[in-house]
Amino acid sequence: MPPADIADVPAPFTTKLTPEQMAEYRKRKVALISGITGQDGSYLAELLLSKGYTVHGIIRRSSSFNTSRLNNLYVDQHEHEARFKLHYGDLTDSTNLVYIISSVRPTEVYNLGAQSHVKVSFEMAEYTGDVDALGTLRLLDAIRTCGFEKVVRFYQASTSELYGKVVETPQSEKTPFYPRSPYGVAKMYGFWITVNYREAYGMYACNGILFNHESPRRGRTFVTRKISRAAADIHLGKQKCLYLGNLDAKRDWGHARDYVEGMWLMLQQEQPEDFVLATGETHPVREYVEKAFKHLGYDIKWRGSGTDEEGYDEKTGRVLVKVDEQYFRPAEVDLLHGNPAKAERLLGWKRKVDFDSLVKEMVLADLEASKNPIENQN
Ligand code: NDP
Ligand code: GDR
Repeated sequence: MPPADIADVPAPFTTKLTPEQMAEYRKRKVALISGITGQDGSYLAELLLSKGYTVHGIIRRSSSFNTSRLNNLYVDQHEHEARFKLHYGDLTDSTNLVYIISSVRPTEVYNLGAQSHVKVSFEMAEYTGDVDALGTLRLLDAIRTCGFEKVVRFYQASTSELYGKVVETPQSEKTPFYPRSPYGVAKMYGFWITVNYREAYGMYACNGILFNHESPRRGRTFVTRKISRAAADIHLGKQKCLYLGNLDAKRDWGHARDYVEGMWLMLQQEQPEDFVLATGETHPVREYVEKAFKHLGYDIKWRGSGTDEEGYDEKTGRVLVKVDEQYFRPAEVDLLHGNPAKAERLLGWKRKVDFDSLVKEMVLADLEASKNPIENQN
């Protein structure tokens, strides 16, 4: 026999499943979530457990506690049959991802792990590219390396930051991308490598192009949570003033719990497709500020302009909000306003929580959290 062309020799780890093995594999409901310790990861884990899935999550080794959002899901595996399991790992470590995929044998993989802060991405551009762009490739390739590309369904956490500079509004699946940050550019790679693996290898792989979504579990350095926590702390006398950057940026803000439902729906369709999830409304940062303080009895009015602008309480005259230019970004995304028509039509998805209810829930939750900071470390 002549030696086979080297290009025809399968990769060492690749084991092709037979059709019978594929059918058996797909009968299970096993999810793997990267970024499970984040806002979305925690809501998604809850949703999938409630639907009967076994849920595995990838967590990063940290010297401090990073699983506070998952506290309510943890069960002692010595006492219960655990359907929830955490694995140490990192999107920068291919070997580790292959090991996790091969041992978990997931039916659905949700890639939510990311350096997700847009402003930080300007300071850590290379790292953001490594995790958010190449990390997506590593996870897709880990699935292929294990020979599971025909049996695993893959969700990629894409973002409205892909739209960046305004080309048209409202933004839909057809709107051209124009990212405005290292984060947006890295996520653009993640978007296209997901499309590419779908087309090249027949993988069931989807992009959810999600507009901003928030909750009491939102990280504290994102603007909505920064505002809700500061409003609570100011009300309780723990903080004097809130310092913010661009007050005029507009965002399409929904509730994270609604959005993780959309992620799951995307993986339950006949064919893999990409979907926008959004509310279809847009609001400026300053409106979020006004509404948040209003819930605690303050009436914010504005005076001055640019970096001298400040927000004061009309009743007392006390200045509660100031602009600090350190929070401005080298390039800003001025306006995000999504069109969720495709998801509403094909997935039957619709956001349930409106803007006013979202602001109220976050402020009231932070008022409680600020009163009991030890129990509420999110
Ligand atoms: P968070 O910042 O709350 O969570 C990010 C998660 O990624 C955390 O679990 C974090 O772990 C993990 N992570 C960070 N770096 C790595 C790494 N190198 N390897 C493995 N895991 C890592 O984000 P959200 O929950 O808000 O968002 C989830 C995903 O959706 C992200 O990819 C984000 O970019 C994207 N997205 C979010 C939107 C939003 O409005 N929330 C909108 C559109 C997209 P740790 O806890 O250890 O830091
Ligand atoms: P964003 O969220 O950049 O849209 O990315 P963020 O809440 O950080 O900013 C929203 C807007 O508020 C303006 N802003 C400030 N932002 C922060 N963080 N801190 C401030 O003090 C401040 N003052 C004004 C910002 O300039 C911006 O215009 C989020 C992340 O979750 C991404 O991972 C996700 O992809 C997108 O949403 C969709």
